[in-house]
Order: sequence, then structure tokens, then C-alpha cells
Amino acid sequence: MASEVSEKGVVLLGMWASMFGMRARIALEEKGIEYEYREEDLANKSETLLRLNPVHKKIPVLVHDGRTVCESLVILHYIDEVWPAAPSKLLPSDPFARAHARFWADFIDKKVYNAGVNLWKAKGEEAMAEAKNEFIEVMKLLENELGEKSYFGGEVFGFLDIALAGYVPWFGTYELSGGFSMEVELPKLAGWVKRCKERESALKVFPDSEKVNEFLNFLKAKYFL
Ligand code: GS8
Repeated sequence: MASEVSEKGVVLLGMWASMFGMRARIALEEKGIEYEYREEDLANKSETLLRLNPVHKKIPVLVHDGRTVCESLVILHYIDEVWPAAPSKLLPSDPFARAHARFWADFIDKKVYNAGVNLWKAKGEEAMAEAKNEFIEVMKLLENELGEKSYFGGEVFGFLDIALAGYVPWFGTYELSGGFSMEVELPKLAGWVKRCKERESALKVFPDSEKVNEFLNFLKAKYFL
């Protein structure tokens, strides 16, 4: 793949459909940081990826002035600490509020991904009903956390918003797989999704929903059949 990563500036190794990669890209876009984006073929990982993330061998990988940061939430923290002012902090300044945002981001990592995969994999009415209920239950907890706020960060589209935003392009696949509507089941969260999709960062980063559906069908054929 591409040439060596330069010693100066910001480079992100990602994959267009990855919720984790999208988190990092949205954070960079929200902060208005100039960066070079390198698309990885995960079926044929670049030497650069294997060298820069030898532990997990996964994207996203952020390289800043020749130094590497791995893991999407760690990358979000790093971006927020290095570029705190532009245009606002992603994490709240109050330690309690910060711990609270981290708790829910951790909840997303522990619960949302698996609940989504279970929906894609479920076969038969009973398994599907169970997966659907589990997914909605998990998302209801997030919806309660959102409450009446515009964003999880209040008026600021912050750390937790970005942690969940990576999943937004996939929500349509969960709805299609489970035969439910987020608008009906999770109306406040559906409002958040709408606001999220309208953001400039999302318009730049989110792939087309049709392309995501096609990619899911490819994954299903490869892994779930
Ligand atoms: C997860 C990254 C990940 O799973 C994070 O950054 O938050 N906890 C990590 N990346 C996937 C692509 S998205 O499904 C990946 O790089 N997979 C390659 C592989 O597993 O070989």
C-alpha cells in the first residue's frame, strides 16, 4: 500500500464502513484538523498497519508527527487533549461529567456492537425477536441518557455523541434485519440520529446507506452463513 507515514502531520488509517474508524474521522472533522486519510483493505492489511498496530492489527490508527495512537476511544481522548480548543472540548471539563461520558462510551463498546451483530446473525422468529428486544433494550438505555438534550454532550456534539455516531450508518441495517423502526421504538434517539446526519462532519464521513447494506450482505455471505 501507500508510502511511509510522514514524520509530520496527521494520518489516519481507516476503513470506510468501520464504526470505529468513523469515530476517529468524525472527531478530526469536528475539530477541523487537517489529516491524510488512508483506506485499509482489511483482507490484505498494509505493512504500515501491521507495523503501527502490532498488538491488535486493527484500524483505526492515528499517526501524529510520527507517533502512533490506537483504539478509537483512546484516539478521541488524544485528539481532544492535543487540540482542546478547536472548536470546543469533546469531553466535559467537570471530572464527574467526564467520568459519566466515559462510562457510556464504554457501555457502547460493550453492548451496542454485539447487540447489532446478534441482530444480523439471528435466524428464525424466536431468535430474531430475542435479538430485536435485546437491541432495543440496549438502545433505550442510551435514549434515557440522552433524555431531552439535543446531544449527549448537551448543546455540544461531544465525546459520547462521536462514540455513538460511528454506528449511525449501520442503524438502517439493524432496522431492516429486525423489522423495526427506530422512529417508533426510540423516537428521541431517532431525533438525535437526524441531527447527527445533518452535521458537516457526518456528511463528509458517513457512507451511503445502500453501500452499507451491500457490505453487510457481503459480510453475511462470508461469515454468517
Ligand atoms: C475496535 C477496532 C476494530 O474492531 C477500537 O478501535 O475501538 N476496539 C477497537 N477494527 C476492525 C474494523 S471495524 O470492525 C478491524 O480493524 N478489524 C481487522 C481485523 O480484525 O483483522
